[in-house]
Amino acid sequence: ALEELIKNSNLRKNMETITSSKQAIALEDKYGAHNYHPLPVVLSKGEGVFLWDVEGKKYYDFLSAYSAVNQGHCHPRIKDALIEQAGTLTLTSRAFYNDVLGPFEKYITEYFGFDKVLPMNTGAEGVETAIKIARKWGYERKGVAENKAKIIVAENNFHGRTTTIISFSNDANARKNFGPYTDGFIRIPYNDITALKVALKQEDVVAFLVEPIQGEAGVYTPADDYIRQAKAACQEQNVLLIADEIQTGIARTGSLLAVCGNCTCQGHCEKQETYTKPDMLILGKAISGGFYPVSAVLADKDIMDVIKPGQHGSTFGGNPLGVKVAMTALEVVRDEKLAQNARKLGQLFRDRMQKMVDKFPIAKLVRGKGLLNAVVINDSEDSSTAWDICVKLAENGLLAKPTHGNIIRFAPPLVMTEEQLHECCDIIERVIAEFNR
Ligand code: IF1
Repeated sequence: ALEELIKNSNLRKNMETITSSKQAIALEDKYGAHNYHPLPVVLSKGEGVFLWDVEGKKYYDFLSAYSAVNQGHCHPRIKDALIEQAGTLTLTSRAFYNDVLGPFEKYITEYFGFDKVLPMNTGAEGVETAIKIARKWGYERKGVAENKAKIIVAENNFHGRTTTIISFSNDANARKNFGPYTDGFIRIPYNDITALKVALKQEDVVAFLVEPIQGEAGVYTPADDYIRQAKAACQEQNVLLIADEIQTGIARTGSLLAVCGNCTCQGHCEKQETYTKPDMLILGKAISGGFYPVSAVLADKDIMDVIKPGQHGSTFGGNPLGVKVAMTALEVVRDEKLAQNARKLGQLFRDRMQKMVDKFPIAKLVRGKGLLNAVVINDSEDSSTAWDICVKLAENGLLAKPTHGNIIRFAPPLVMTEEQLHECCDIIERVIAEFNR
């Protein structure tokens, strides 16, 4: 009876029902902006490490929505939290208090070891928030002259798509014809402490914004002590270290955060000697397990307190639905020991991929940390080989996406089992062998 009701509702009548991939792709092609170039797969269901397309074909997910579904697709605990909160209270705006935000703020600050949090929605908003806080801190605490604040960033960074953020990108495709650009950024090579030290000597520098592992650049992993050294160099010049862990955070790289280094202490990292505490930490993506866009900037009091009422915010930031989901998603990470699993499976994955690389010259190298890994294909950046391999992988039941033409990113949900991972490595090896002619 309910199904009949839904079928006959006005909404359904005016909505086209998708029965084939071809039909869905045609609709997106005709009515959607062409700001993406997806693989020709149309997904309609997800559960744990699996996805299904509209024809019912089952796939292993090796992208995890760019690391937003670390907890696996449609995690039952997060789903229950969402449904419960959706039937209770979803949005109040920050004009009033709500009874979920306070508990969330206590929970997440204790979880990551900071005094305070500022909740937003998307990753780019989190980055914008950190930039605003750093500049204001520079003027009001460091004594930088009005409008002079500079922020150091790394070459080949990816921090989002807003006009300010693309202003300091060096990706021509992301930038071209979107000017005029925002001033106040200095770009230096990534993984280069000497370059950082030189840049830090410039006047009016307030912050260094950096990804602990560069995701979009092709899972580019810096030297083990890069972040620790960067923090020391920043501290020396009274400059804030801002870690963008939107992609690397929430257990993805085999520790709770990439700045935790090599520990799996699940949130008590400040006690570990490998941990480097950034002055500001930006989180997004998996903070909500893929159910709802939530991002957050964490900092201690002396920094966060530069923001006063009316100076920053967002209609949806800190809404009860989002923060309830986020709290639950973080609980899942801890309870299911996802960092430990990512570390163990990551090692296993790279070992197997290394053997494959040694055997098949078409695969040039494997790199990464935890379950954020990439295989570089031995062909030029403008070749279609990596794309063709991904299409073949999809045909064989595994979804991954190429980046920069010849790099394939492999990042499954962290709830994968060892047995499943081996099965996936078999698929990848089989497909790579086919291309190794
Ligand atoms: C897309 C890449 C991944 C990010 C870091 C901020 C943001 C992102 C380190 C902004 C977003 C995304 C967005 C996604 C593709 C993607 C991506 F290929 F571009 F590099 F994950 F690998 N900082 N990353 O990685 O967060 O505003 O999107 O919530 O579709 O553009 P957002």
